[in-house]
Amino acid sequence: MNTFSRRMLLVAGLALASITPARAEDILLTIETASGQEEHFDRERLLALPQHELVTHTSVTDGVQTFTGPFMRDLLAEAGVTAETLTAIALNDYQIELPAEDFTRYDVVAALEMNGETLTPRDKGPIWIVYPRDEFVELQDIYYDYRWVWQLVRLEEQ
Ligand SMILES: Nc1nc2c(c(=O)[nH]1)N[C@H]1C(S)=C(S)[C@@H](COP(=O)(O)O)O[C@H]1N2
Ligand SMILES: [Mo]
Repeated sequence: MNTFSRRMLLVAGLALASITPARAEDILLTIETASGQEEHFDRERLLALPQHELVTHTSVTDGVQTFTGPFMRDLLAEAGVTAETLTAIALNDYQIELPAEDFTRYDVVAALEMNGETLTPRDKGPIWIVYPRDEFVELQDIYYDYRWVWQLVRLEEQ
């Protein structure tokens, strides 16, 4: 390859990089709206939303944990979601329906970090839906534990 074509390839590559909002491998979460449109969230877009701390016990860890991430309702608003029901899909193909009402009634966090450490797919990441379990006795129930989706990668508006 001559210098000219090498330079053109570089220019094309840079142009592509600047118009692509997020590289596929950087996308942590995809939200499909009722119209079939997909909103993609990389870590940067998730961190651009107001971040909140939620300190709570969980049903699968010992002691109290500090979770950090955006509120689910802010995340859904950012994606333009208005439906009453969502399907949450995890890396391990776990799938469950979530009532959007949960997120207006409670400060549910789409946790990106636990105790200051980034959640990785190896450890409940990239996103773990965390309910304020310690604050509301009705949330201390297996019925809600099902909704603590870990390894969340996709939400679909129903
Ligand atoms: N990604 C994912 N999230 C999940 C599950 C799962 O299998 N995969 N199980 C759910 C269920 S049934 C419960 S009770 C809680 C705790 O599940 P665990 O004890 O298997 O961690 O997480 C929920 N979130
Ligand atoms: Mo469960």
